[in-house]
Formats: sequence, C-alpha cells, structure tokens
Amino acid sequence: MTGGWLSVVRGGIAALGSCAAVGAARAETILGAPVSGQMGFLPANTVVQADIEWFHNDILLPVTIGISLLVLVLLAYVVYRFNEQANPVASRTAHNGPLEIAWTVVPALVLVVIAVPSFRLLSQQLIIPAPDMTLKVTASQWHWNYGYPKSDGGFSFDSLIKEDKDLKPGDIRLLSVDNAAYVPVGKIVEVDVVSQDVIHSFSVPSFGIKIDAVPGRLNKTWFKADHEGVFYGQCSNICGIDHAFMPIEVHVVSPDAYQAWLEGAKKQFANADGVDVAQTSLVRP
Ligand SMILES: [Cu+2]
Repeated sequence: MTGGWLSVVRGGIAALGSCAAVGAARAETILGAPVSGQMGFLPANTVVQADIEWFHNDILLPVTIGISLLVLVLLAYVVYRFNEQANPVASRTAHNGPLEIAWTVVPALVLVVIAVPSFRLLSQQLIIPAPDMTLKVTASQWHWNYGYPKSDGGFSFDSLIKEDKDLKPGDIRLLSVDNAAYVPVGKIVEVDVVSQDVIHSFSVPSFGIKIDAVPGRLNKTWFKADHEGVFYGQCSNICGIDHAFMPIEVHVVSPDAYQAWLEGAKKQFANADGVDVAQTSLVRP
C-alpha cells in the first residue's frame, strides 16, 4: 500500500529534478528535497536509509495497522454482542488462563519481530566502517561549519541559509545555502559532529542520518551515498529563534568533480574565518 505513495513522491521529485536541470542554474539534480503534497520519505541515497524505509513500510506499518484493526473489530464486537439489550445477564467470569497466556505471548512475539530488524539497523548506523574521508560538522546558532581533513586541504567554511533576495533559479527557499558541503559518491564518509553553543541536530533524511550536535562532546555517524545529486537536511533539535533557518545542503558528486571542487574550495576558503577543524572536538568555552 505504501508503493503508491512512494511512486507519487518519486514522480514529484523526478519532475522537480528535471525543472532544476532545465533551469541551468544548477548542474546537479536535486534528489533529496521535499515537494508539495509529498507523503512518505525522501528518496533513499544510502543502504541505511533504504533499510529504514523497508523497516517502516514493511514491518512497522503492517504491525500498526493490523493491531489498530484488531482492536477496532474487538471493540465493535463488544459493543454489538455485550450491550445491555443483547446480553441482559452479565457473565461473572474473572479469569481465562489460555486467553491470558495468548495476550501475553502474542504481543511479546510481535515485539521480537520488531526488535530483530531494529537492532540490525541500529548496529548498521552505530558501527562506523573504515572511512574514506571525514567531514567535521560544527553547529552554531544558527549555521553549520564544514571542515575537511588535512588530506583534502584542511580547510573549513561556514554554510548559511540563502535569504529570499539571494535565491537564484533552481534554489529552494529555506533549504538552499551559500556554501554547500561536497562529498564524493560511493565513498564512506564519517561525519564528526560537534556544537559551539547549544544542542543542535545534524539531519539529512536521504542519507538516513540524524545525530545531535552537543557542546563538549564528539558525536559520530556515517553515510555512503549511492547516487550523485543534491540532498537537503535541517537542524532537527530546537536550538533557538533561528532554528528553522539553518538548513543543510550536501552535493554528492563524482570523484573527479569532487577533486575539482576541492581545488577551488582550498583557494576560496584558505583565509575563511571559520572554525579550526583540529580544535573543535572538545570546545566549550
Ligand atoms: Cu540548530
């Protein structure tokens, strides 16, 4: 039943992507952005997010709908069969051994069915494979700072929301930023997340990542993007008055395009007044 929603969503996203391509302001296709009337998840761009979707659509939804329908049917039956007119003399039954065992064992089995894929998913998210690169993400009120490793030039830069007056064709209001993060496709990217002030949360739905940025603490997550494109996220922990205005924009590009971007970025951000990547892990003044 979820396939219908998903195909509608995918269709909308494909249309959006082609609009952006026609706009010629942006070479890459937008894949990870919400569209009007959308239901369901953004398109998955990592194995983890694909598994999250499977877990939600094929395990949790059937369980939720099945239990809701069962309870509804039982309630309707009780109302119909045991109302005062249909059943004037109430039963004095207080216990039913087999029934009580059944309503204890069956929910326990349902929990086991949920727990097995749930723990598998958790371990997939939490056990970080050997990374090809590390992206340092530092949250501040109210923008993100991206730091690249020494092997890639060792620079960092701030990424701020584009104001409405600065939007260009192909940009998305409230999601597009002045300086987006770039990562290569098919590479394992470890994301080290810290905060300079309050608790934020770094979340990119298409990658299946959402992790708190906590002052004085280094949190790690990872992703391996399967497809090139532009993917958006937002701060997902209420962090102050401009919480809604610190979007995340990640461009997943080919290794060659990534190298080309690195060359330009190294020069552009050589003197950027950004956060020192090496010193952000335990910072709390
Ligand atoms: Cu925030």
